Amino acid sequence: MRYCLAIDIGASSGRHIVGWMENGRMQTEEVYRFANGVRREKGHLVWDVETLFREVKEGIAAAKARFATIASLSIDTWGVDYVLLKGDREVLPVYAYRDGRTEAVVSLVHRRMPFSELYRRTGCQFQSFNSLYQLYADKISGRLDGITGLLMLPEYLLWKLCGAQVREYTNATTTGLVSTCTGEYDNGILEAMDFPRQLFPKLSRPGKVLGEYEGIKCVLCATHDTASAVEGIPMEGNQPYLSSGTWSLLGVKTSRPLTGESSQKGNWSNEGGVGYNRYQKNIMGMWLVNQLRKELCNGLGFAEIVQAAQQSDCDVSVDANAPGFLAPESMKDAFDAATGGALKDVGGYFRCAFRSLAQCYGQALQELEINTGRSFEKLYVVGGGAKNVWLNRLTQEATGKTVIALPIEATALGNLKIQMEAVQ
Ligand code: LFR
Repeated sequence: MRYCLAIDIGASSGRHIVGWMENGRMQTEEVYRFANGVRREKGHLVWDVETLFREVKEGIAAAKARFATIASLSIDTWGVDYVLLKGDREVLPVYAYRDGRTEAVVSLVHRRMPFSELYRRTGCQFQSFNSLYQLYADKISGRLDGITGLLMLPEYLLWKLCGAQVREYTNATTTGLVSTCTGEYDNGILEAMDFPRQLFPKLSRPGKVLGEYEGIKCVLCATHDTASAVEGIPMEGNQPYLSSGTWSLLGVKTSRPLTGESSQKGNWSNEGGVGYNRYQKNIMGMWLVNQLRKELCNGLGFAEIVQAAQQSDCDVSVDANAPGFLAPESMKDAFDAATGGALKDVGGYFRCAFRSLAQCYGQALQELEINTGRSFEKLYVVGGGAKNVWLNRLTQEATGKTVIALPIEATALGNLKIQMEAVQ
């Protein structure tokens, strides 16, 4: 039996999942799980990469203890965040994408190149946290001075394991710097921003074998978690997907990027997939619910939260994608501000969050059909959020599509699939 190890790290937790093929079907077993989250340091939100790397190694040890030989491993994480290097030394801190440091530079970036032109070139959605804006903030603070390398988070962790430095395509498409025409970094944007060209080498495609760690082959998967998730969905035909985790990503595979006016207006993103384009939209996702939970009822389990939401009779909803929800000091205050204080009980906040998310999904699906000129029958829902039966029902009502909820670790499955194809 050939065992492969997927290390899938999300903004709130990471997991190590071993996979193997048996009778033509992929089998999996979770061998390790750890908590992740941002840390506040000197007024900024940062990732603790030292702990992340330690957890990566702990989980590999756990996999080796459970399965005698692991043939290969790969790592995926969220997109946009990166580690700057001076020689072989990382420059700390590693900023987290919800940190507000980029807000002040958005207009400066757009003065160098208007967003409509950035979108025409890259097809990448506008998010103030895109690497483009983060890098510009680094540039004007002098943080790029003397920098010799830049690795996205999964590339950084793989480098620490096996010593190879590569830049992977799917993750690079989240930076806002990759050309839809060439599939490589866009020289025009790099020049307009005056970013050091040597930090942006040629990109590698998923499936490349990078090196070894303790006898295990280190492989490049689709290192952007959402790209691995889309690759991991067992889908019949090409239907829309909803990858429901800290973020909800709703979209569909297309053969080409769609960068017309309605795509730009709706903030649809074209990101790299494994042989296709991911045309998708970021929706605030379980972040809303998780933050409310921390603030209102840390002790409550997920089932109790859903029950409280179902029992509330408060039918107020908000625009779940309003910028005020991205990184508020208090999520409760953000909901109070958005509803004019209409939410009276704990269940009401959660009800509002779930109903608002479902409405956003409904709206996004309508736009998806208009922008692609297609009509869809189904919506495949994967990720932690797919376990929420009530939300799935609300989603079905709001979208008018048959919801196929697959409460599976699609991201790990996609990560494993690419390894299995790469290391035969
Ligand atoms: C989901 C995700 C989204 C990306 C966001 C920030 O985990 O990767 O696709 O927009 O995180 O990187």
